[in-house]
Amino acid sequence: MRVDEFHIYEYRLPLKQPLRLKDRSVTERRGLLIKITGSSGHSGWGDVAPLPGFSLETLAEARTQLLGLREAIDSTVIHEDLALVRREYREKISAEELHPSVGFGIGTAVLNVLSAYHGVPPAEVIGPTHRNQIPLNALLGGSDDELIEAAYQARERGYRAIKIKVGRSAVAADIATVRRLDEELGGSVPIRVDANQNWDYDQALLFAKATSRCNIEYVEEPLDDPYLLPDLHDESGLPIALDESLVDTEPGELPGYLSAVILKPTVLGGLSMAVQMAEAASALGVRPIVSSSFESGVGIIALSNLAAALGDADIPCGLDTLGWFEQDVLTNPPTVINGTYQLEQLERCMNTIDMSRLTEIADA
Ligand code: OSB
Ligand code: MG
Repeated sequence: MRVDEFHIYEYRLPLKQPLRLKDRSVTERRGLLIKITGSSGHSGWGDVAPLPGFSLETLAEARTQLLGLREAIDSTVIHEDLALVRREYREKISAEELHPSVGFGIGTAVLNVLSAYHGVPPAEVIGPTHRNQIPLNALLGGSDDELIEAAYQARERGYRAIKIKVGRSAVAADIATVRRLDEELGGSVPIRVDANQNWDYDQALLFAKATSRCNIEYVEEPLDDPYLLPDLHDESGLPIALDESLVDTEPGELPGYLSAVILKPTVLGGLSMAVQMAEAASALGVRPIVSSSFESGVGIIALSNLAAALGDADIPCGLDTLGWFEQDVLTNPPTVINGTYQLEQLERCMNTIDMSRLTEIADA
């Protein structure tokens, strides 16, 4: 199969409340959708949405690269043989010269073309076995009282894990929050904590010691200096997950003391990179957690299919971010059912792209 058509569209999606991203805050999510049509007539969509504060490239840079690729990608060959495509995902589709978000978007669009062509879910194009339900962690915030209330609701609604952000106020306050949350829940729901590299060694150590009896599944990026993570783990036994610092890590260099790796294909460079990282992690007994970078529904559906193909059935993913959006590029965005996305529903949602929310980018 060849690529017959390649379209690029812009979107701007209002958020329900401002989203805090490192040093800035955004009120709308901007990105690009691409649509690839193969010579078989089957089409696939991809989402290219660098995340300010986390992606190295800007949206303008991603857009410029895509415009350049529009020429190159025309009449490119897409392998139809699934085994070949799988190998190609690992080697070629997220080529290193591409901006990570562009690699993710193009890989996804091709994945969706093949999924339509073969009449199988995208998850089945990525790997031979997949799960049909993708469990999610609930991403919670607010005052302590609001947090407790939200945690009870999340548990009620079937979420298998709860994630909270720390490191934005004093460590003592974070410790009190986590202890109270754990006590209220009676340890019944694993807590995922994300420090976003906000702590120095002593702060992290204090937190680790004071919460050692809590049901903490892991702490993402506890240290401002990731170089000291192995020492922190040795000294405190704190379960640690890498997120931000994964960008600088080769799959073959993953340390075995980790509890988990947070895989964000938009930041890491695409599906293929995420698959390699997940396989390297699993081989070490480190849990791969497929996670969102606040992509639109198109991106979240691709990530959910990736999670379905990679996952151990019971690993919750960090993909519950569509609730932040006032509007999506899909008229029917995926809904959370009993704390999970359902693969079947995702396929139906994918067919509800709302063209009125997209602006096509014409030739320069
Ligand atoms: O810090 O983990 C983060 C999304 C974008 C950028 C950074 C992060 C996130 C998430 C994803 O928290 C949602 C989740 O992990 O549940
Ligand atoms: Mg994180």
